[in-house]
Amino acid sequence: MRIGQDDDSLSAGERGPTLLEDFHAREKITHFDHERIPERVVHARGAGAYGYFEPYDDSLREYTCAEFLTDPSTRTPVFVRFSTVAGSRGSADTVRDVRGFATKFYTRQGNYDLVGNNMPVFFIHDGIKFPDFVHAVKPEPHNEIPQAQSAHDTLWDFVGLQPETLHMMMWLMSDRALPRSYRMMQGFGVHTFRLVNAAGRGTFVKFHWKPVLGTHSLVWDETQKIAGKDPDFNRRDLWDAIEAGQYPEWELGVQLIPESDEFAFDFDLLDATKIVPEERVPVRPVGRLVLDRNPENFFAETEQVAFHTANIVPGIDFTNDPLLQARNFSYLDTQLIRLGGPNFSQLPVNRPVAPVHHNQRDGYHQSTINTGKTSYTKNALSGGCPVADGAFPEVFEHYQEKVEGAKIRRRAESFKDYYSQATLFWNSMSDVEREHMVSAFRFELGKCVDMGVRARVVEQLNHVDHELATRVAPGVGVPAPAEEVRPNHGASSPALSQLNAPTATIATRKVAVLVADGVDGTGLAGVVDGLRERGAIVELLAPADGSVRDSAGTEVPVDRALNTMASVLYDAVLVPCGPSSVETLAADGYAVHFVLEAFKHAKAVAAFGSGVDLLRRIGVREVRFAEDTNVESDLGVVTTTAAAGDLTGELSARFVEAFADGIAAHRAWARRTDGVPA
Ligand code: HDD
Repeated sequence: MRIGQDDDSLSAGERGPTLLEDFHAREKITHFDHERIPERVVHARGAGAYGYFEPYDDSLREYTCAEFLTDPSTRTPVFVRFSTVAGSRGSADTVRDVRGFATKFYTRQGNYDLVGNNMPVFFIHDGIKFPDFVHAVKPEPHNEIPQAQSAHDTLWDFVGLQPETLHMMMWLMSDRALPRSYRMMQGFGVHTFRLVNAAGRGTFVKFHWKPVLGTHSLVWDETQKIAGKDPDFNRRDLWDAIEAGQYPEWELGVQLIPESDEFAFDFDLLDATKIVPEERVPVRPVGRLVLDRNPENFFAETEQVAFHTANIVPGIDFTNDPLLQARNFSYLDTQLIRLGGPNFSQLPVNRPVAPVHHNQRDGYHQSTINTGKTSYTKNALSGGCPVADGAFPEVFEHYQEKVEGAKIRRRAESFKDYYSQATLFWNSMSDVEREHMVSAFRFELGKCVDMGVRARVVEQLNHVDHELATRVAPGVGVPAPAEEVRPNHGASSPALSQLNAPTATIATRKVAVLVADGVDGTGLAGVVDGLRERGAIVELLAPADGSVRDSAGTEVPVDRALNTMASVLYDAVLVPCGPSSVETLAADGYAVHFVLEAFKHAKAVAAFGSGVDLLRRIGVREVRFAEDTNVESDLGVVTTTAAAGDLTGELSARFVEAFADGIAAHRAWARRTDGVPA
């Protein structure tokens, strides 16, 4: 019914006690009291979006009868949720962590969930260890510290005693754990799954998502600052890109392995702590995923979406991977507590587009009004409905794998090489990626209070690579291992290094332009337009919001006040010409810090005319600056002396080109900035 107002409760007199009769106030407050549901036990923090998947062609038909993978005329709707693993719902986005990449395909044959991560391996190879691992990585139980951090005693205690974690720990200590954007990270199905064709023949498969914008990471110092400046950094980035029509896109790739090759590898295909190197089995591109719609309501959609590894469709099946087998139990189980009953698949975000006919009835939150007299099979009263045998042509058939064996609680020997692929990962990194990893190990172990924990991990690292262990040890105050215990096999997989797949695009990259009154409006406009034409997002930042007057007296609108933003929220920075503008900026601590910090984080920095003086004055060192109007580009710093009014036409185009190259390179890793204050 309608009510006049709900500002005041019903009371006995204007100043009297609230009456129990006020059913309206009670109902309002009661509903509020029950608004929270348990957060996910892992992956509590996330962001989601809708989109679609379409296969390029029908070439997978030889391997699978899954229509969404083989019919190029089918656009399958999807919902994707990205997440961090360890932190609570309200934790920061940019912590060092694995990122979840879970995709729900609403296919005509039923919902298929590919519940993957941005790293292709996992910490453990048997799901029975999952509660132990999660207890170790989550905040410690006595004081619930630290939030969303792996840098603490219990995780590293677990690692030191559980060497199967080592390969994944290498990934976690790498730049992969610090994605610049959900839109710029890879995804992996992790397990070996099985494709099954119409004739019932199986083929092992590994799923890969490759981002069209390339795979890029933040640097550690930056991630920590973003966690304070904008804890929603990755969530906001996804939302904004979709709102701006710059739809994130990935390519789906598969590694196909014939069943006859099951034992052709020096690791077990059922072991989720191992990759199949791309050089050994190439990734074959099969389709594309586009995210083009933000949810309307975070809770209803992103929070209530329920992924489940056992949501599969005809043409896809499991393997005996013991991690996957446990997941197939856990995901349904967890939704029962999290979403409060067995009918969560009726929630709009979970509801399949495929028609549902079954005899499941009743339960909490039942919202389907099932009709008819029978809810059992077999029946004659309703003509056998709803589940008459043989009524549907495309039924799911379990893959007929032959199994035999004694009941036994023991892991196969083929799972027990814990180190070779951790070494492979280390060998495959570039120098700068290795440097980042050594720093990461030093930071994480350096946060451990127990020296025994530190020593045990260093001991384990010595099994991965002697040089790695000897570089980490002195930073964390434990003796470096004297001897190599396991010779490095020397093999590498170039596909593992992010730096081996450069991208040319600057689409959606954020460029900050620092301006104040007196800025050279002509030069500025040329560069801003040039960057925007290439798809970059350019924002003008000034000491105060509103607008500035350029050197010709024209008003130039400002996008943000400097003090509300920070360099860590941008990919690059430009300081335009304008003597008085530059004077104002040089006297503004935010502006000076902004430029120096961007320089420290190896971002593309550009300046023209008197803007170059600002770089010199604030201590940007060891790069070559332009001596004349020719565009100089050195270590990601792009300069020209072109003064007010001179940066036009061809010169402006060359300047933009060089700046865009620097932005596309993501970071100038050759730049040494250790001496720049953090
Ligand atoms: Fe898990 C959530 C990915 C192993 C138990 N997992 C969850 C999510 C992702 C993954 C992306 C978030 C889904 C969402 O956005 O709602 N999990 C993985 C991957 C694994 C993995 C790639 C290894 C290859 N997980 C794993 C194991 C278990 C679980 C071994 C338990 C035995 N995972 C869960 C869970 C969660 C979950 C407790 C928490 C919330 C949920 O499922 O819906 O059931």
